Amino acid sequence: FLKNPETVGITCVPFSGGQPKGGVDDGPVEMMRFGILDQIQDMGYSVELSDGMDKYQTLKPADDPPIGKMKNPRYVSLAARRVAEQVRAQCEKGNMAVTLGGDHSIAMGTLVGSSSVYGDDLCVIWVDAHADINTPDTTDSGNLHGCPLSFILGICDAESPFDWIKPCIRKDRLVYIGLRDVDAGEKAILRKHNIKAFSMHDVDRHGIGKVVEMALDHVNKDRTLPVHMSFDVDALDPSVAPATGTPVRGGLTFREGHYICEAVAETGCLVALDLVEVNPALGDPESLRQTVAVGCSLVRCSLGESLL
Ligand code: Z70
Ligand code: MN
Ligand code: MN
Ligand code: MN
Repeated sequence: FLKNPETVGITCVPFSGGQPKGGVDDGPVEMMRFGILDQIQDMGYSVELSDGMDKYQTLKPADDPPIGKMKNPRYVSLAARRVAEQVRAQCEKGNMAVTLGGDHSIAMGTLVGSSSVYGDDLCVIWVDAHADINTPDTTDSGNLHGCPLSFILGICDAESPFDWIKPCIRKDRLVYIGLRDVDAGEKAILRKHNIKAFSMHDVDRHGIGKVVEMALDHVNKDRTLPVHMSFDVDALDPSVAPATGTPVRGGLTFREGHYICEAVAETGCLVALDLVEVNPALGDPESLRQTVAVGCSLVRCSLGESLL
């Protein structure tokens, strides 16, 4: 794969069907309004925008009753499938695929898309307060943004309408940073499958520098494999990123979040980035501005903004 691509391919996914709160579908447009495209261009990248961000709303089925506990399963599946096509197209061109969400269920799509090009060399760094690895059986909420990784890793066999998702990421090439709100069923899955996770406890113990080094060593010892980072803005502390659907106190500081992005950028291995769960509808205008600003800032840092 090509290190340090010169073109950034941005896919905007205004989608909120993976969880119950409206507004997260306005994440991408608010980040655009904040100037993310110009900011990336000003860093010296060419920018290509995947088309049809307005089309996501039109995918909503007239009738989408739950399947088992899963809510909006058809809508989530259709949207993720479209995301997969768009991210795949960006990766095929050798572009850095940046996806702006939307809730985290869209990562089913981003990971299918990137892994369809990079194969099982692809490493995944999942930065989140949550593990998002519930299966349709273990989920309590039925919200599919809490489930994408179980499909992607093949921990459950994905049934219709998710049967288009084949296991595409190796369990030993996934690593988490920032976890602090993990369901009992998810803990059992992480243990059973020996999936590496650095919780906030580990960040406290070792410091973020050591944690990122250990995380990269786990998935990408020689720094030669392509990396997909999926960054849920709720990994950050609510004091830093308040406008998100499921804030959990005790999160990453502003600098810790940025350090992760900078250290990943420094490897030159990043090929795909998701920035999800910015919900401009939650909280006062200042919370909104702060969260959108920090989201854009994390994207820029992942593209190398703060490297000298
Ligand atoms: C819980 C569930 C989740 C984000 C909440 C929460 C999952 N484990 N993910 N907010 N971003 O509902 O499965
Ligand atoms: Mn998440
Ligand atoms: Mn989360
Ligand atoms: Mn949420």
